[in-house]
Amino acid sequence: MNRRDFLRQCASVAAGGFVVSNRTLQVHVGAKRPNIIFIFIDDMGWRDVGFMGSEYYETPNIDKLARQGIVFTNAYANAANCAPTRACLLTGQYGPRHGVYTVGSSARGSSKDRRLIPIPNDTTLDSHHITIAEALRPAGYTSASIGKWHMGNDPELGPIGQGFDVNIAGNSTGSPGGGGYFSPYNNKPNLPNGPDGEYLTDRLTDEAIRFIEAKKDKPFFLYLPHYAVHTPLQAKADLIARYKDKPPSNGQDNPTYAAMIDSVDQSVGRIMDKLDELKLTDNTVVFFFSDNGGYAGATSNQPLRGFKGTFYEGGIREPMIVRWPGVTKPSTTCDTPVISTDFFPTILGMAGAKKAAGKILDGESIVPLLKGGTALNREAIFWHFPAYLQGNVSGARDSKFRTRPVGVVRKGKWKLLQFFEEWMLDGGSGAIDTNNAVELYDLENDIGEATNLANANTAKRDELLSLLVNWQNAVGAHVPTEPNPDYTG
Ligand SMILES: [Ca+2]
Repeated sequence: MNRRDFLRQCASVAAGGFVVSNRTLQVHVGAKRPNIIFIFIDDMGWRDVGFMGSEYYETPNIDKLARQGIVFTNAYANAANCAPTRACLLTGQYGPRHGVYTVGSSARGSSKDRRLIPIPNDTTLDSHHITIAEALRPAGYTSASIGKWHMGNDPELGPIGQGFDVNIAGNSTGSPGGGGYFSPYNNKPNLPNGPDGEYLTDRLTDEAIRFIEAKKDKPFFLYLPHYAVHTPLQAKADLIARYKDKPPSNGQDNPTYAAMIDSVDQSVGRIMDKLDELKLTDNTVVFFFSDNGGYAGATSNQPLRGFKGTFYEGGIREPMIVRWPGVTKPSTTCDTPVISTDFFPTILGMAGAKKAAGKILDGESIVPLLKGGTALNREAIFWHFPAYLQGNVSGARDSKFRTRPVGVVRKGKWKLLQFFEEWMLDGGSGAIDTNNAVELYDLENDIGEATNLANANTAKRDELLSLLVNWQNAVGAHVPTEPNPDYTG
């Protein structure tokens, strides 16, 4: 079924029509459909919250949510920067299926330093893709996107065009807009300015609470992608003051960034309080997640290697909580690797909604893990980044790029990175012992990815490389092959 037919059937169901021919679109009358709240932080690193071990940032409300739910310790974003993770999350599909690989151009950095011509990037999510909001609509859900969108503008490519009923503050931009975090935001037309000096994280929280109050009697999906804690680093003065004299801990030492996180924590607290007040807590699933690793100019991801923009763990591993009252056991953790493409099938399963016929989902529902299980069916998870990201950050492979074009696979405790420059130009598999095209890490014993085992464990290397190449072929992933004539070596 194409998107137009899907939407026509949705409209039919919404209007009271009864779809006899397609059981997948029947509304589950009588089923207790939970509300879904997806709290999505921007650029928050794996250890940027108390429950993940930070001793500098103070996140009592998020820590409380963690104690009430299940914490995933090996949760991954689909990408190391903003837009692609969002596209993967909302479509349930890996990058090669929608072409949103990075932010802006795939050819960032100096051309003379790039050995390959990268694959062009789509900066918007094409409207034919079916998003979570579109898939939830036939099950009776009202959906709101409140915050950063970063995949195009309404009416076609923003949240409204992609199936949400409400869009506040969402457009093609990846940061708050001309005014930064304080009103006037100049983020029109999606976010009318508030009183001068109003703080954006507080405002988005106000809007989220208004939506919850308005929709409390019917199932809702609240997608709350905060602009925080992305740059510009701007926070409320009284909160900055609280961290000014606090001693640094494990490389975390920025009072303004800490204050931005504090405002996010207060947001979580206010929303949880509102759920309690409206007696919605027991029938509301709450997710907490981030879109990529911590930013090098703001925080430290120790003991992970790298930062936002790298495909080492510091760039892609995320703090993650799921609280599903009556299902998730409080104060538990799950070490099974999960990835943001998993949210689509997970949320549809929770809602009793079904995917449209023909819709490919690359993720797997994590409901079995939420129920206490420890394994999923899949063999591995994958990343594909056929692009260049400029920048010099600690932990990156070289000083000119946070990452060069790379493919990545994780299976069990093992992770392999395939660097396309060396793979394509330096002999590929025929020279694999010497061309430095792949790196292999044992994350259980080397979470900091300090020891490349590619030549020490060639059997595991070859096994993961085969998995990765087979996956690239299966999804039709475009791998850069063309040498860049500007390259000067
Ligand atoms: Ca981000």
